[in-house]
Amino acid sequence: MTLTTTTPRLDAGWLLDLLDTRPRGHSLPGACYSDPAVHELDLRLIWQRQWIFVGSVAEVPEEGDFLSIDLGSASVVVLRDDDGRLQAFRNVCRHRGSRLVTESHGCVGNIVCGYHHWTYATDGRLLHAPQLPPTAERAALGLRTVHLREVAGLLFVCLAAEPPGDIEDVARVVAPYVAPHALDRTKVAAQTDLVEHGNWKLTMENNRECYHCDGHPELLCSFFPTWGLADHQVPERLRADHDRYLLAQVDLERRSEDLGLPYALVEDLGRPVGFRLHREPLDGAGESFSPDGTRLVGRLLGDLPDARLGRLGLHTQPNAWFHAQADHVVTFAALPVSVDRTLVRTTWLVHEDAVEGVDYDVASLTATWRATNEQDAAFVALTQAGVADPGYEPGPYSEAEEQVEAFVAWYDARIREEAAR
Ligand code: 3BY
Ligand code: FES
Repeated sequence: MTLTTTTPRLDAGWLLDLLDTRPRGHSLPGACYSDPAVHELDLRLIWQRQWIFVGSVAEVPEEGDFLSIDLGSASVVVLRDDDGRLQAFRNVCRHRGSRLVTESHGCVGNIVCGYHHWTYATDGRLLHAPQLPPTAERAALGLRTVHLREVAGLLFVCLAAEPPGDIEDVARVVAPYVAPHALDRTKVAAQTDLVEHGNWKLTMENNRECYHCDGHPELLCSFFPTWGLADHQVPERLRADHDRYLLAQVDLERRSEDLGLPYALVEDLGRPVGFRLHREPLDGAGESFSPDGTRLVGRLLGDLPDARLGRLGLHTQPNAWFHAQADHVVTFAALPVSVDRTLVRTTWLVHEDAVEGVDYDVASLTATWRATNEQDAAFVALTQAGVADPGYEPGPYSEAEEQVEAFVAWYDARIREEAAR
């Protein structure tokens, strides 16, 4: 008998064969959402190779502040060093591998491993390792760095040795849209972690369409349900909403031009750092995600003089979506926990000088998206149960699900590209 001491490399060929069975415009085969072997490949080919949104600068404002994030079994710490620079490291001790930080957020003077107390500076250098022989190369035992890219205050990490290079092109397009919301002058007003009972791709697919938005009564007070539809695709029952949207869009474009804010739709969802960006109106007063569309925060972001700026909607592949209003920004990161569990971290950012209880009330600020997230989690859980059922067959997307197809096509393309490396 031969004993194998190493794990065989995961072979992606069978996943490519499975993806080949998907006709364009149809949902993925059930195994893509429920088979642990697909999940392993997703972790290796997507989560450990692509740029992943992990949070914003408001989560790490001061020297020593960190956030940590788990991408499957790989954990990353994003830390602001003593010189105020942001760095990202593997959350793994260079001695015998213990996890270093276990909290999602915190503040440290140095990073001290809880096991044998190896101590790292906030820039990752090994400062102290008790009883390590003088011959040991301490300089080579700093924390392993991870690629980190800030885009107008939004933080992306990439675990690949050579990350997809197009982040620079995307940053050039995205930054001028986000910059007026001045994320570097915001603070976290609230953050929720919701574990959805579904595969991460179901979480993302659900986010990429408003076909199900009847299920979001609170959101529909301010969010136009014709999101993502071309004029000719708008169904009769949504015609009145769409006419209101078109009028409001004209008004929003004029306001944006007055302030020099970019607003045009830019969509390039197929590239490695796929994204979609658009400043769009909100319904009612057009200011924020409240029941009547009026602002939820008295103090506006940055130097914005006008509250009626709708929402800047940004989607990034594979794991994030954002809504930036004049009064607050909401960021959403979807992160894989297991093959059928996905963490959705939602963060509400307000002006750093906004005062809770005076300028905003956390319950009101967060009400719409807390309700919407719970509703989405229920849709995702039901879908996970269905796609794991032997009775499931992939079904056709409607005209309202072009962004879902774009997401699935992105996934398909990345798996093929990365498997070929
Ligand atoms: O949050 C979003 O951007 C998406 C768009 C449509 C449905 N969902 C609300
Ligand atoms: Fe970290 Fe030993 S594993 S000090």
